[in-house]
Amino acid sequence: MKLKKILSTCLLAGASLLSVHANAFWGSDDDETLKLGYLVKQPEEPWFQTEWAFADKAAKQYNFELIKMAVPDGEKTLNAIDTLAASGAKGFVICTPDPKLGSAIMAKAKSYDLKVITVDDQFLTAKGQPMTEVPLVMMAASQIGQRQGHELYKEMQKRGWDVASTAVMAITADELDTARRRVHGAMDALKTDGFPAAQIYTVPTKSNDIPGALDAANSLLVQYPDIKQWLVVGMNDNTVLGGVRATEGQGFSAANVIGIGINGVDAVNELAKSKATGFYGSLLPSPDVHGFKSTEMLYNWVSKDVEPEKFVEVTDAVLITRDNFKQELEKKGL
Ligand code: FCA
Repeated sequence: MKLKKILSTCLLAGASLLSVHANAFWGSDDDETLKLGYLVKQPEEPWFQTEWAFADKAAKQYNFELIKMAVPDGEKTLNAIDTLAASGAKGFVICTPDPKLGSAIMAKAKSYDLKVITVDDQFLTAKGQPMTEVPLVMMAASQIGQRQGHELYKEMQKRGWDVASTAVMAITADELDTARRRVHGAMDALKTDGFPAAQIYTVPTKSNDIPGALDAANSLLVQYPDIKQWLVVGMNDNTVLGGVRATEGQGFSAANVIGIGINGVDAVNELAKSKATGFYGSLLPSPDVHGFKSTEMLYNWVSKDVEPEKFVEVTDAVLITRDNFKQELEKKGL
């Protein structure tokens, strides 16, 4: 008799433990806490970690649970939406690994009645048309690219380089609209400032990370062995870092390379190095605003039925270099 009692107590305890776990994962009707997701394509980039940190700030302020997920490819993205829905989430912010997943992401989200806000990279239809009906928070891409070009030109002039022996290495990623607009903005600005168009060389990168950009840059450098100074353009810090690393492999140094990235937060380790490199600086936009604002918009939509703006463009950017990066990051609370 005693044994039977012990066994049934154990079974009951086990069952309730199981249900506690099940509730924690799947959510339950009496679980009142609102859940929202924040899905990013490249969680290894400090840019996205910063967005997450500020999305967490919004979650704390408005008292909801933020579920952060890495979605490096299409399969993981669609699976993540299933998991979010199963956990009882009501919507998510996403930086998609591929803009062309837009229609598939929206179809799945709609099937679960989840609200969606995009951040950084705009969704495209399968035919490549921008899905302007899905709310988007992003940086002013052409504008920041133009600033990159102007700053490169200014620094080149400051150093008194001979333009005849100088070239621009522009690492492109034209299939990503924001990247295309940034890089082309930079090239346009350089031309406007007077840099010879014939000395601006482009090379596409296969992946938007340092190894991809390094390969692309290497293939470009071998074609122009006579160039003595390089200006490096790319859509973000990692792309420019890959370009700069390639120039180092060919014997260039801080004295004859100027690279200016975009993102800022991804350049901190480089700018903190004890010795200057060809990576001169970075344009720091507002990952804090992107993370907080997109999450706050989703919260207001889900919980107060406040329709979000369809397009929020974040425009400020500050040039950070070895001299000022600590102060500038601090000013933004980064
Ligand atoms: C794109 C880039 C990121 C970041 C973001 C704002 O998603 O891949 O590095 O620049 O835009």
